Amino acid sequence: MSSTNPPFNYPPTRQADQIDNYHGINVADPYRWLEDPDSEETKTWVEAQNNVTFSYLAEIPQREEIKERVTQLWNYEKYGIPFKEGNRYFYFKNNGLQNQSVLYTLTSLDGEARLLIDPNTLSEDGTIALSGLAISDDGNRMAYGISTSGSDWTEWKVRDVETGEDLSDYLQWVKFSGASWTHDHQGFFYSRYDEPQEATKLEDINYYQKLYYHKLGTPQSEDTLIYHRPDQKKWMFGGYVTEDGRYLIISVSQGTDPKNLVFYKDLQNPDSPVVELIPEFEANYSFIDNEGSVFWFQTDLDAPRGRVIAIDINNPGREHWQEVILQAAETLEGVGVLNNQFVTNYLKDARSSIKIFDLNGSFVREVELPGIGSAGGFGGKRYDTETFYVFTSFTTPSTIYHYDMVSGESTLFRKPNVDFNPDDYETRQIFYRSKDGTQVPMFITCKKGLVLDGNNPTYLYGYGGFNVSLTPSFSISNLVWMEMGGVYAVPNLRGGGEYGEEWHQAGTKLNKQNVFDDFIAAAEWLIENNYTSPEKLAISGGSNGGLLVGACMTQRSDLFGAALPAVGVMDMLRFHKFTIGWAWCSDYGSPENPEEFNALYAYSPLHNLKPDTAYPATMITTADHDDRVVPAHSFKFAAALQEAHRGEKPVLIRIETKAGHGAGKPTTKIIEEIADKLAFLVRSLHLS
Ligand code: X99
Repeated sequence: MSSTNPPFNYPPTRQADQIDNYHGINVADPYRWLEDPDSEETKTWVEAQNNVTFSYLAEIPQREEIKERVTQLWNYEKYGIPFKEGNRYFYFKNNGLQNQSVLYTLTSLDGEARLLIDPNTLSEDGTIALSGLAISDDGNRMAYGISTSGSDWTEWKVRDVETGEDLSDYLQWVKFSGASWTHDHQGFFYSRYDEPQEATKLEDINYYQKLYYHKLGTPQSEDTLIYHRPDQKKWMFGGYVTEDGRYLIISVSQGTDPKNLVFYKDLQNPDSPVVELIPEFEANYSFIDNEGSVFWFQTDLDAPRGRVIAIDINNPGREHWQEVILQAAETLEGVGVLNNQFVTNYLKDARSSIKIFDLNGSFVREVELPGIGSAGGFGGKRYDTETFYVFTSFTTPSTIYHYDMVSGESTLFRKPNVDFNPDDYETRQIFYRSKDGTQVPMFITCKKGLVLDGNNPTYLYGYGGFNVSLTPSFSISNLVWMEMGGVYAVPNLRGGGEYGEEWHQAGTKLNKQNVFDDFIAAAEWLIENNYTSPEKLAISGGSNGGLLVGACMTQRSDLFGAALPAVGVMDMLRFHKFTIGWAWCSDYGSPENPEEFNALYAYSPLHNLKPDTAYPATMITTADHDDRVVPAHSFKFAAALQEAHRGEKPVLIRIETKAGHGAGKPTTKIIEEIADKLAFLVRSLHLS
């Protein structure tokens, strides 16, 4: 039972006789008991695994030095994008190594900023994070969500912006929700679940979300239930008050499926009904703004790369819908209205392009970006003539620009000062052929003058799912990797959103294997083109990307020297039974459907480890409060991997405490984890 591969003495993991029958096939699940995170046996196992892992890491001589370099580089002022409500500006700032960023407010851009909330004061160790923020449109009140130890559960409070004092309001059991104020500033809409069982709140399935209105000064028990559907356990509600204050827009989604419904309620009349404007799940509709009764939506209806349409709610028949901005060759990622114009964010081969159109959809101009990379922001109100955006690339730390909508001029607002020379590095984008011939783009960043001798340590990172696009961004971790001579490669796998909904769908359900084929083909391309060799190649990914790494290392154990599956979905037969896991059937399909079960069983990392196989050096990472992807996935995969693995290479699991899926993680923990991963790679890939 216990694998004793010298020099590793992995803790023995008890195997139980759990067998389940899926559509006539018996599947063993010997480590089922690890699904209970609170049992003494699991706690003992976690401690024993962490002992092995941290003892191993402690003996890597470069670990401290790497941690020092990461800390040194990390220590620069980081500004968030400023935004405006009423007569006030707001922005987040981190002075360098603060565990959590601090929210400031000011009344004029060159005035003096006043601290509004410092989450670092909420806990000693930085594990309480600000996870939601909604400011009333007069800029005087702020509803804010706080999360503890990385959990998705949030508590909401309200602060008076002028005095900096909290009011009495206190909301619980909020999850997967923002908040949106009514324009009388007396309260806000938000979504919550029924109170869970305290002991199992990090594992229990989340169904039956409800949309509420909270009135300031009243207890949560008196909140008004605006909408719920006892007949639809999967429906989730996003309430949004239009900028004119007139309507409540209710977006109804079923978890991560991009298709949604749109309802609305006229807020001028308290007894108004909820009107079903889009009553079928047929496409994605995201509300942009309205001009009286004309509502603009970004949609992928008959346009997988996105377009903008107008629906007059007084004449909502489909034959009256107007097309405003046509589908383009690029993928539409987001739309806002500023200066009475549409500001659109497109992706062209995973690089940002920002275009401005008038309200009739006529092209006005393109925003000249400072380079090839990712741009975001462009927030603001209908008639604002100024806005801010952030630009980043693999070699450009997030830089904030002020943009004048009238002149079309960008001016630098905040440029971070990171202790490195971007000119020492270069990024190229190549296109490679995947197994079925599909062309897939890949960004490769490394030191200039890198010798293609097939021997460079290479970090291949991917995600490949949920319509999520991987666009260029700066990271201290990657910089330290490249300083050590490493290559950093990011392919834009199918399943992502880079080329629209078709690209997404091509990596889902019965097509999910395409994602793994794309990742494997990226590795093969890097080897064939003499960047690296299997012994020097590490694969990494988190969440759905942890699944990617898990699946690829089981399918091609020969192709990689090291694997870092982080907070991954590893048990594809039981993912739907915990927290929000059911929602991912939109990408994965369901184990309860026989055809989809076959596809899942064929690649599920937990079920595809082969006995007596030499797997890559592996460090699985997860955290005790991950209630997005429960740590049981990683626990069971680690136990099964240690059982199946033969050879000298370590197969470890690192379990972070008082942390979750990633959001809200304090800087101290982020830096330790980066140092541990890089040290693990230095050792496993034999960097000098
Ligand atoms: C989610 O599971 C998102 C969960 N989620 C909602 C929210 O469904 O955070 C939702 C509705 C309304 C507001 C906020 C939320 N996601 C996001 C997937 C990937 C994602 C996830 O976390 F789609 F990008 N996964 C973990 C997928 C597999 C592993």
